[in-house]
Amino acid sequence: NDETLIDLVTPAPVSDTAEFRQAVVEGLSRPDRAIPCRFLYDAAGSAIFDRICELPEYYPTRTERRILETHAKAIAETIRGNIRFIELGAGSGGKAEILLDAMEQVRAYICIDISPVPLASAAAAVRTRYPAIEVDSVCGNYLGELDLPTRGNLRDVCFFPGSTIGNFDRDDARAFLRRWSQRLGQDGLMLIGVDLKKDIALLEDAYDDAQGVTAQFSLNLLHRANRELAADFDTGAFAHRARYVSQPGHIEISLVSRRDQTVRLDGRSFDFARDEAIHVENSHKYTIGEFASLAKEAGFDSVDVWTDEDALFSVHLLRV
Ligand code: AVJ
Repeated sequence: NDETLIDLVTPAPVSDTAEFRQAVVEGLSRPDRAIPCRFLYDAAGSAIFDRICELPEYYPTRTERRILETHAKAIAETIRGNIRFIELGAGSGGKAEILLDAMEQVRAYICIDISPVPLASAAAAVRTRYPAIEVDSVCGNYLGELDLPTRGNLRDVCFFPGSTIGNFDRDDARAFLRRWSQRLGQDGLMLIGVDLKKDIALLEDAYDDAQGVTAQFSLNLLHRANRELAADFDTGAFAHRARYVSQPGHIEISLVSRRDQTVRLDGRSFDFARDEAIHVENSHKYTIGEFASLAKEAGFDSVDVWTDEDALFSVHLLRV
């Protein structure tokens, strides 16, 4: 349902401490402890994520960029008609520009993001680089209710890069796609980056790199709880764990207690047994066929799909 959707991935405004407090207290009070992954992206977490994208083990970012660069012309030719380009999430690190450079048929561009600052700079960057394109921005949650400006007679192309959809489980991914297939309407298109199933060791290394940057990214949740909520997590007493779960096919990331310990937060205490885990993130992986059928169930037909020569990552073009 929509509530879970909104809960899962939406980057929280950096200042939303009350919400973070409630999520942590609730998440640690359940028998299967978990903190929603959107809280990973405070200012510190977003900076660590940028470093993840540069890691030798973390192939998705650079592979998706290479796919877009290699096939930008083909993608542009596949998409006919005058276009309104809708980017979900600000600042795809230049990926939208790769497409906008190749697509002469883009008349309007809309960026949607929940954080006003990155949203404004993404819109400004497009405005400067493409003076002929009408630029708009929508500050809101692209996972929830949203009012888009009317599109006139342009064809909507929604761009959702980065395999961000991987944070959803299969049901929520389908619900998200269904919502957008309804929103885009007749002939609308969705260009979406989806990480592929592959060798398990490659996958697990991508989420547990040698330099420990991904471990820092997960552990930042506990640092954040100490900073913002005055919790007393001994962050050295938790270990980052990333493991591949083959059904349905996802990396599951947890913080595992290295010993028996008690954490205090908000006048409460939470006991951890050694090896007890706090789940922090899932990253779902698909075969090309699996993703195409999920999209089909959500009201999209598969138009085309592009991948790299090692079949690490895929970019799907879907039509309503
Ligand atoms: C931003 C959700 C696409 O799942 O690969 C990377 C997040 N977490 N390393 C992913 C992430 C740890 C990333 N997504």
